[in-house]
Formats: sequence, C-alpha cells, structure tokens
Amino acid sequence: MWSPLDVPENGDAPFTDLTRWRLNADDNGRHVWEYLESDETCQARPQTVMDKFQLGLPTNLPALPRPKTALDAARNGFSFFKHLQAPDGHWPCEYDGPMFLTPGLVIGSYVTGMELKRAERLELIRYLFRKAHKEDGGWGLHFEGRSTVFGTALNYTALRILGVSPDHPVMVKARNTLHNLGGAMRSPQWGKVWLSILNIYDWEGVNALPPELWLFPEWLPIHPHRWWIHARNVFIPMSFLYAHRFKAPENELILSLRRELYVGDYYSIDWPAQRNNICPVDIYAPHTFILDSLFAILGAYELCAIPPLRKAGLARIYDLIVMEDENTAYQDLGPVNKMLNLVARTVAEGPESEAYAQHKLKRRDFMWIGPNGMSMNGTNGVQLWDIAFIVQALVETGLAEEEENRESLLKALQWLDESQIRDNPKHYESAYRHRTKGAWPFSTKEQSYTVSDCTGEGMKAVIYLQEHVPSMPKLVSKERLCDAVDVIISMQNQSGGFASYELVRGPRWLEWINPAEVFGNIMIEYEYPECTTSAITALAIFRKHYPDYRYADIEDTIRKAVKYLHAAQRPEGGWFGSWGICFTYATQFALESLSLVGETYETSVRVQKACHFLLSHQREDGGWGESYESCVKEAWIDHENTQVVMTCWAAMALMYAQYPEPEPIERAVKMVMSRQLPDGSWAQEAIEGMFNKTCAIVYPNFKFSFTIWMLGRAHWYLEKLYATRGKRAGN
Ligand code: LAN
Repeated sequence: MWSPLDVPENGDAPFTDLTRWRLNADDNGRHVWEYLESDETCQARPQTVMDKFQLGLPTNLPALPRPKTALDAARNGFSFFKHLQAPDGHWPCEYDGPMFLTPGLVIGSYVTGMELKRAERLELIRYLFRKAHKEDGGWGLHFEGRSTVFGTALNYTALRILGVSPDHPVMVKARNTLHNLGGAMRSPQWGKVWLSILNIYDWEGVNALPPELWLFPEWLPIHPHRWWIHARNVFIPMSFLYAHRFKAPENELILSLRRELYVGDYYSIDWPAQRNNICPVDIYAPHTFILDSLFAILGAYELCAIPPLRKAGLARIYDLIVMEDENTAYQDLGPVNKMLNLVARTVAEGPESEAYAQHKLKRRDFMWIGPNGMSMNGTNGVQLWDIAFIVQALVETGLAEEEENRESLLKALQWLDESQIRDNPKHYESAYRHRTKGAWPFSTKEQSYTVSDCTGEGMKAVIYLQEHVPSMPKLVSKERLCDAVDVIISMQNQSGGFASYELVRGPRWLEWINPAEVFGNIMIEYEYPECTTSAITALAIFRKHYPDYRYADIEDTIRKAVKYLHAAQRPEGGWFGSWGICFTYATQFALESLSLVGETYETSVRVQKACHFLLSHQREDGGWGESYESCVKEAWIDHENTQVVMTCWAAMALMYAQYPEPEPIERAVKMVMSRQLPDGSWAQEAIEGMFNKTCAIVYPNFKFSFTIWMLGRAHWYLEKLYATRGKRAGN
C-alpha cells in the first residue's frame, strides 16, 4: 500500500506549493510536469508565465492598450498567447474532461507497483475532489455530465488508492451516491474490467473478451482489425488481462473497498448474473439482442476454451501490444490502452523490464496539472492540432507579418517541420497500421498516428507560413508536402468522406455488437464532415502552390469529398460535429470547404441554408452557445450561456460563406471583444470538444486561436464589405 497522506478537507485548500511546479516542454512536443522539492532548484529556475497560467496562478501581465478595432483585439490576444508558447515552439495545454482516465492511471500504477510522487498524489486528489459534483458528490463520464456508476465507482476507488480515508466527507458523500445508483456491480464493461484488475470485482462478472477473435481469418467482417482503432486497441490489452484473469493480490485496502463499493455483501454476489447488470443512468448504447447472444456464446466457450487456441490467441495479442508500444515509443494510441498496455507488459515481463521503465517514463506525458489539480489527459497532448490553428489564424489575419511575432512563428514552423512523420511505422501492416509517411499526428511525432485532419491542418499551416510569410524559411520541402498529399488521398473512403485515423474497414452493423455501453459509434471508423473538410481545404491550398503534383487525383478527391459533404448536410442546414460541439463546429468547417470550391452565399442554396440555420441561433448578445447535449441528442441544444469559442466558429462560418450583411458578424465581434480581459486573454468557458457521442473534452487553446482568427478576419472582412458597399452607394 502507498504511504499515508494528510488530506485537506476539500479541493479549495492548497494541496501542494503551486509555486514549485514547472512544465518541461523542450523536447519535440513532449510535455512533462515536475515538482521541484528544493528551494535552490526553484530559485535557479523561476516559474515562467506559461507555468503560472497553466497552474491558474496570477500571471501579472500588464493591461494592454484598450483595443479600438477587432484587429487590435486580435493583436492583444496574441500578445498574451505568445507567453504560453513552450521553448520548443508548441502551445502546451490541459486536455481533460473525461472522468474515466485518471482512475486508469491510478489503478494501473497501483497494481504494477509504479509509484506516484507525493505531490502528484496530492494534486490528483485535489482534482478529483474539485470535480465531484456539488449536489451529490459523484462523478460522471465527463466532468459536465451527471453522476454515473462508471464515474463514481472508479474515481472513488482512485481516491482510496491515492490515500483518502473512507471517512473523509468527500468519500462519504460519493459512496452514498454510488449506493443510491446500485453500487459498483452496475458498472459498465470498462469499469468492471478495471475493478477486476484491482481485485474488487470478479472476472466471472465480466462478459467474455476472448483473444481467439484475433485468430479469425482477416476477411471476416467481424475480425477486430476492422474495428475503430481505439475500440480495438482497448480491446487488445483488456482481452490479455481477461484471459489471464489477472488480479492484484489481496490486501487491506482491497478488502475494505469490497465492503465500501457494494450495497450488499461482496462475497454473496452472483457474479455471472452481473455481466449485463449496468445502471440505466450510465447507458448510451444498450446491448442489442445480437450482442447478448454473442456474449452468451462466448461465455459458453469460456467454460471449455481450447488451450492451444487460447495460447495462440494470447501470443497474437501480446505481439500486438508490444508492436503498439514500440511503434509509439510507449506513448500509445490513447490514455486507456496506454495504462492497460502498461499493466499487460508488467504482467508478462515484470517490473525489472525495459518495457516497465519505458512505460513509467511516458506515463508522465499524460499527467497534467491545471488550475484544479492533476489528471490523466485525453492524449499525450494537443500539440499539432493547436499549433496548426494558431498559425493559420496569424497568417490569415496578417499578424504573422508583424515583426514582433516573427520569432514565435519561426519556432512554430520549426516545430511543424520536426513533427511531420517521415516514415511508415516500424511494425506496419503486421500491426494493421495505416501509412504514416508524410502524415502529421494529433499530438507528437513520437506518438506517430496518422490522423486525416491533423495531416490536413498541419500541411495547411506549413504552406501558409512558407508561402505567405516572406520572412519564413522553407523548412519542409515540396517532396515532403507531396508525401502528405499522398497520405490524405490514401484516406478517402468510397463515399468520398474522410474518417479519423484509417479507412472505414468494417460494416456498419458492427455497431450492433458495441460492448462499451457508454459510447456510441465506436466500433468502426465513420466519415466525418470535419475530417473531410480538412482534406478538401488542404488539397485545394496545396494545389494552388504546386499545380504540377497529382493535379487530376486531387481534383477527383476534392470532387468526391464535396459530394459527401453535400450529402452530409442536415435538413435544417447545418452539419453535425462529432469532435467539437457541435453544429457550429462542423458547419464552420463545412463552409470553409465549400468556399474553396466556389460555393458561397451568393452562389449556393446550400450555403444560404447553412447561414440561415446559424443565424436562427444567434442570441440577443450577438453570440452563439451550444451545449454538449447537441452531440448526444443530435439536435441543436442551447447552452445556458453564450460561448466565446462557438461564437467565433459561427462568425467564421458566415465569413467563409461570404455572408453579405455585416450586422451579425459585427455583433459577434462586439460580444467576443466584450469578454476579452485587460491582458488580452479570454477566460475558460464551457467545454468545447466531444468524442464518441457522449464524452466531452476541453480544448483550452481554442479560446485563443479561434478568437484571434475570427476577430482578425472579421476586421478585414467588414472593411472590405463596407468598401464595396461604399462603392455601390457611390455609383
Ligand atoms: C481525439 C482528439 C482529436 C480528434 C480530432 C483530430 C479532432 C478528430 O477530428 C479526429 C479524432 C481525434 C483524433 C480524436 C479521437 C478520439 C480521442 C483520441 C480524442 C477525442 C481525444 C481522446 C479520444 C480517446 C478515444 C480517449 C480515450 C477514450 C477511449 C474511448 C478509448
């Protein structure tokens, strides 16, 4: 058990000395927080503005001259945001929201004996305390979501491991809510797995996860290599641990948790009867009859699993686990498979192994301390995604050409240059990977996954800097941009649309066997308007500068992609967003694409419809605000407050459409300027991002990139609009 800790009463109290935390971010995009124990090291390395801002400490930056125009406001915005740039050129930030990731970090670390430092434990506790719902003390799937068994059972468990006593008021309240929801046995599948690993639930109560599925012939539609990359990469280590029935050795804490987490007596639970016992509050995608039948068959097989087949299946998935670790330098695809792989590798190779050491090192990349404490982030960062947007914002607004921004942009270009992936993965087809040569990832090159829209946005950012900013060197060669084009073209699906990491590999009916209960649309890749847009815009911009490379292929790709976008428009006029909230997000992207193929308000009925749809949601104060519920319900749902980021998306959409009336854009500008703080920054508002239909995730840098972008663009847009109007009036 970990050493005892003194835990303050609630999350508002200071848990550690925040002035001792420093962010190391000078290693090609890796960002790692460190707590400096000694006064000397603290003095030798004073906190930067970046450190202070991320920790929620006052930055004491001076008030800037009050902006008179939208461009002044954008300029002030960037003069603040520049302070948050890391020495290596990217803009690090917190990436929290999901409430099922930190428990994975804590449980996975605990069962493998991979200690967390005292300061980290305290800050993890502070975070979970602060994110407990005020009303009932529980936690949800994400921090804006209602309390669920998944969130409450796992986070309660994490707090106990971290050293909080069961008598602490936070725990008493949370336990009460958990019991009201029916106790930990009503957890969805992923919760049941983590609890079984910790030996506070029984593997007998988990639906079968047989590794033998990987022995099926690859042409079978159900073969797991056809599943969405996250679904299969989580399934692989889960299946490994399931087949081993791995569980932590019993100890006092485990015995106590067995008493705390359940309503009745732990030892009288009928485990097989719990497999499909899930709290209705947790469920988004209920089991289908087909899934239940499949689980019944797999459960029966489990009673007589054929040893050589089990052995072969296990060997196959262990290979896949090792290949995934090696391909990604132990960052892994995401935080869930990261921690499960860490446990699996420890089970197989022990704590003395190189794999253990590497996992321990890279575990740190996910551990972020923000204003509320420390949590496990949604990925090892948002590096590429954020840098690509801010660069485009600066170039399109003209701020990139201002001398005082040159150094910052040069660093950004160097970062973009470094982060393009130059080769295909070490384990390529054998690990079912899509090509990576030429791609940009979502986070870092080391993590190494191609994402369609990250490649598109990364390429756009490079072309913008190299072609539009005269003072920038040409660091990325034409040949490398051509590699990026090849990647993008390779990702187009039959429908013309683009998915996230790979081509759509499986049939839609695989969704009927989605076992995760809490997420929707996770079994296969789907085409997304957002991803499709990035492909269209990147290719269109590339072609302007390099018309001699695959012109006909690019033309063809764009044509098919636009066809997909047309078909994806909803009858009300907007596009549904899967990765951002929601219609404002996707409609902005869609209208950007359409503008590049000449479809604007003047020329296209579709675009008119989209503009009217957006305008119908503009509020009194000139802004827009959508709730994450829009993504869950697939219908526009207003947020109770207007949101700066969504207002920017909507106003950008109108500008892409070349909406002829200045008034709605002016009102949006006014509202965004009114929320700008004297130092040029904007405060964090509601959550902006989304995944898998139900889980919200923050993009804290959006409040800088999209504000600067929208304000700067609006400045020029409105100026032009008035100039042409003036001309017309003069005629
Ligand atoms: C992300 C974040 C970025 C996002 C975009 C680039 C915005 C999108 O256009 C494509 C999909 C992608 C890359 C994406 C996929 C799913 C991720 C990785 C996440 C939302 C961040 C966290 C999430 C991951 C699945 C979280 C772990 C949870 C599981 C269900 C495994």
